[in-house]
Amino acid sequence: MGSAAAAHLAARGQRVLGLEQFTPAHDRGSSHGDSRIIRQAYYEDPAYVPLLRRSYELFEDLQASSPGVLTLTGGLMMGPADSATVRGSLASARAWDLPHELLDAAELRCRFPTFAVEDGTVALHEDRAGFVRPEQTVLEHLRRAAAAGADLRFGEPALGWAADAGGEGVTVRTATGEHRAASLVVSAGAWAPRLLPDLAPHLTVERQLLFWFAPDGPVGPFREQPVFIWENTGELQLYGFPAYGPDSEGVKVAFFRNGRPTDPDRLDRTVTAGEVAEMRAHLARRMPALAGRHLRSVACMYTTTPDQHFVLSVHPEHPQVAVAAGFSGHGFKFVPLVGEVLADLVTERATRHPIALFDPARLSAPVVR
Ligand code: PYC
Repeated sequence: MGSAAAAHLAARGQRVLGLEQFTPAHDRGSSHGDSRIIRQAYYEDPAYVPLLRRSYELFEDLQASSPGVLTLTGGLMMGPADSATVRGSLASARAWDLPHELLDAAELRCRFPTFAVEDGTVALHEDRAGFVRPEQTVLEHLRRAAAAGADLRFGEPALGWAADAGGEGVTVRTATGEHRAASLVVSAGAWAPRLLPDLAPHLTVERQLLFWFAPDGPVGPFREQPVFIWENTGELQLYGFPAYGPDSEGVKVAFFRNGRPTDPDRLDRTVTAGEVAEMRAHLARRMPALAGRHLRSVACMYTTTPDQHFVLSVHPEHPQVAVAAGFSGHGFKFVPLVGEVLADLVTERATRHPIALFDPARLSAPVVR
């Protein structure tokens, strides 16, 4: 999100200082692991769809100078007909007139034989779903930001900030000194609770795992499968990708939300044999040909809000500060759009994009029963 904001601001002719505590496109936060799903029939809420449309446009623009950053494979949102995954994606597709098909269990078995679907399982299929490459996305935004004159500093953690009274000016304190600027974008991922203390009670940083398995039999059917999110009653949501890349035998799969709270500075990056066994047992039931050789696993983090919607807004007390946080494990597909919105918020203090769902005021509002 920060690299995209830097690129959009620099492209508008703003003087940009970008501060990152690690290296470019590092693997210590929430933006690594080769692939992220992109999809439009968004089961989480139809309000995401116009934002996704813009994000697709911006990914297509990135693709022009960074080929392979976006790959459309089609996507399946699978589960019982009354599951949130199926009902919600259908609601978004209908509300926004998105091209889609609804497939029953027999059609799924015939067209997508890698999935062992039970009777009663249905899926929304959309052609325009696929995956984006997170590290490549970050690097391309950094390249564009630097080419447009941004001063990007790595290995310089931001420790705190203070806004001047009157809505103009900020000071950022880092491990090596202080910086003054007219405005500030805070986009700190899993470190957001440290830099945004008012938001901290509403954010939970969670450890999440990504797995790559090699199929027991031919990899061909796994090259043909679309990206998918699969909800089954009483089970964790499983999601995954096709096998891709000329040398890849592996298929990436993960549980959507199986995280335990973590301190971002103490993330346990060791994936245990028990954690691999849990995924293998799930695959044996749902994607039996994939429950073969475990190739590798990686840990990353989600920063989750109670309603799993983002925080994206002008700071409630400091109009010169824009905040992006709490992407709750489903934010990466929005990266270029969030960069554009953040650039709007610190230059115009407003945006044409519909972001009311992400207002932080909702998090502390009394619950209406
Ligand atoms: O947003 O599509 C998504 C997603 C699936 C699993 C994690 N994020």
